[in-house]
Amino acid sequence: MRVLLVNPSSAQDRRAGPYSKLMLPVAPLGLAYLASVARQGGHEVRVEDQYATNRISAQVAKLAEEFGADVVGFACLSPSMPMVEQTVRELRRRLPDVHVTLGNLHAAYFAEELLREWPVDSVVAGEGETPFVELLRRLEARESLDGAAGIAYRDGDRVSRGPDGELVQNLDTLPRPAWDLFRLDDYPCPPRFMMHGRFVPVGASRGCPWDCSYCSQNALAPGVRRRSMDAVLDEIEWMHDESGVSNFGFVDAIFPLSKKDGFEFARKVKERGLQDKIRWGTETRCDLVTKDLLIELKSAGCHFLMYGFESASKEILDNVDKRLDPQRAIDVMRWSKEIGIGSYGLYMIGFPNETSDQARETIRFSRRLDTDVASFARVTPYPGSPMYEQYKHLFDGEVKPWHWNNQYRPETGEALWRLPGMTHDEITSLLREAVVGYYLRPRIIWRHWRRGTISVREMAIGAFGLVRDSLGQVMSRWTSSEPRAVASG
Ligand code: B12
Ligand code: SF4
Repeated sequence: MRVLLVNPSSAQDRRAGPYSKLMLPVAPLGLAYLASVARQGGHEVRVEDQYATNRISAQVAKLAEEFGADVVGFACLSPSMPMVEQTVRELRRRLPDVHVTLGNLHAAYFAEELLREWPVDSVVAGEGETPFVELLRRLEARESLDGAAGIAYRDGDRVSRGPDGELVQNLDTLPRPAWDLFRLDDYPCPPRFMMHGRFVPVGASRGCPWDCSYCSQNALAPGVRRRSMDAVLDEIEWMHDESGVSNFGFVDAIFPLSKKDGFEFARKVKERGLQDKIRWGTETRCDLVTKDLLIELKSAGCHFLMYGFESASKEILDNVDKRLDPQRAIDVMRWSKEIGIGSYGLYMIGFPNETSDQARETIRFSRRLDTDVASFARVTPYPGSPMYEQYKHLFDGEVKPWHWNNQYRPETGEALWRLPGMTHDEITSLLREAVVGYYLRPRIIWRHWRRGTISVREMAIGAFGLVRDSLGQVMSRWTSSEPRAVASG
């Protein structure tokens, strides 16, 4: 069968506003795995990453028609749902009989609602590989989807759901991601990762042992499964040798998951002599790293570490089950600087009942930690997270939970939910204050200039974005009112 897999985007300007040009696409590893197992099952596969191609929904539907797709599958993260809906409807107009399936977190969470409200045929509700291959097999054999594990489908007027899907217990048995179906030149390393050249994601594990309330990491599959370090390094070496890729980013919840794993990985990189051929970055918790581990990782080609510091307030961190002491961040950043390993700090603003004073404390804390890159996110109760469960009653009928609205750059007058505490505008203003204040510091500009980690062009785009964003804020204070909040706690 002919299978088209789509990674849907949202409109470029709504994705990141004035910073859009800095938000380069990251290749979708999940679709690369699905494409690979589908090919193993004997199917012909194409992948369309709208982030990379910038095709609009009508063009994607046309592509499916030209390809003669029998099945079109969409990867559904919450913010891309408006684009998925548009494309599904276009697709239905052109190819009324094509089988449309949805996967990934948002689809899994709202499988029943989506099957009832949208013209889609099935939802793969959980980890994809095993159920997707079974879905394709049954469709090809014209068998019913009744009882298929991990699959929900529309059966006339009712929605039917099979038992939970099987997880791939031994991740080493998965085939390599089908990167040959992607144009790797479309994926230059985003400036925030401070490396130059093409950039490919790698997964060494699935799942996270923690359960922070704002995070939907664990919604698809329970527990933590790890690949062997040898399998991970075989993949990295293969991508380097076959495709000339040198930059890799781990997309695990946390990598390495322990000090022992970190030392083992670093030792094996060096045994293979890969440390001078590859550069890689990863996300971790600051309570998992020690100075000796950082030294070891750096000597194995680790170029940057992303730390989820989130907040300067221990009280807030406790409230969201982060189980982290902000004081630890100070030590970790001192070591990172001494060792010369790149650092990327992740912060969040707008936690339930957070005050603007607490948010400003986080902003000051970010400048004190002074990571090379810092990002400030609006706290968003994504479906699949414990926080969503806690606050979903704040949605009313105007905001369809399965048709996620854009909480980042909502249109004026657009309905949106809000968490108890600060208003949407207050949070927006604090986020701007955080970003502008962080990046317009001479020391950060000088650091990146001197090291050449971010090019002059990227700096110019960033600075232009900051100025546009700040002006936009001033203008919007004069001209518009806040998007409508439908409820608050
Ligand atoms: C890498 C990553 C990114 C990358 C690339 C995303 C991508 N398309 O792959 C970038 C940086 C672009 C990104 C952006 C965002 N991300 Co992100 N991201 C991740 C991360 C760290 C890894 C994803 C990954 O590669 N996993 C490994 C692969 C193998 O698994 P997978 O993608 O889940 O795919 C499997 C299944 O979901 C399923 N599947 C997936 N697609 C499909 C399609 C079909 C048809 C089928 C049948 C099955 C199927 O099968 C796959 C194989 O098992 C996850 C957290 C995590 N560790 O999982 C967060 C995560 C997915 N991101 C998240 C969020 C919030 C975002 C952003 C909103 C961040 C922001 N503030 O802008 C944006 C949204 C982007 C969008 N498309 O709308 C949330 C999702 C919340 C939600 N309810 O949607 C997660 C879970 C993080 C979290 N801790 O909560 N992200
Ligand atoms: S925020 Fe990080 S540590 Fe917490 S559950 Fe999510 S991935 Fe795990």
